[in-house]
Amino acid sequence: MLKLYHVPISFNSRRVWIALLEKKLQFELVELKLDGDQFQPDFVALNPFHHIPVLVDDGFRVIESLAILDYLEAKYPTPAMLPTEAQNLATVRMAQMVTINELAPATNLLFMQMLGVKSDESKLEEARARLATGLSFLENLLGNSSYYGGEQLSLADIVAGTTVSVLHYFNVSLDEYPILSAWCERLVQRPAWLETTTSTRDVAAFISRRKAQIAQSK
Ligand SMILES: N[C@@H](CCC(=O)N[C@@H](CS)C(=O)NCC(=O)O)C(=O)O
Repeated sequence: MLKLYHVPISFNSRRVWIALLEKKLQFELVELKLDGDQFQPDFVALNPFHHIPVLVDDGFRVIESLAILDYLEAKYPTPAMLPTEAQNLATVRMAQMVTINELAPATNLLFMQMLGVKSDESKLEEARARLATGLSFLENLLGNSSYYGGEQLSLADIVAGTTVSVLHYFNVSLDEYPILSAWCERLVQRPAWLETTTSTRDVAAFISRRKAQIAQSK
């Protein structure tokens, strides 16, 4: 039986959770609280870097969300979520890597600011500009396709979609990106996405808990 160690609000683990549901696999969820569970010896034995997500499949452990997605695709290839044609595969990988390497760091900075961690205005400007470049790139990359890399949901839609669909929490609007906006609307209506959405109320509770922890540690 597949077992996913996760935190529902984390987009790093939500992308794996959604892939498991989209592939209609049977799995067990183990929810961690990131204020200490990740340092418990049993968990550190699974992931010495103490990060979620971790997937365990019949005793085989996989860390790193993108490695987990590739593992799931190779082991459970139906429905296929990774095209094999060269340009489509490159499109999928570009959307994944731009999300991870460009959007996510910029989003993290805006998140820290939201929690009250001071950052230079120039760094914030840089983060906003990086997000704008990333979103325009993703808008053009999707173009006339329904999904990244073709007409079927791909791993890139899951990776990019779980990040792009929460940008409104950071006051980043998709109004200037009509293609991304429509794509995102379609994704969030899918059963797997609805099932894994954190409610606005839980997001607010999470933010105020993190704010309190940060204020306490000052
Ligand atoms: N590159 C990793 C990043 C995982 C990651 O940063 N997870 C965070 C939560 S979003 C975490 O577990 N933080 C707790 C810690 O590092 O102690 C992946 O894609 O799986």
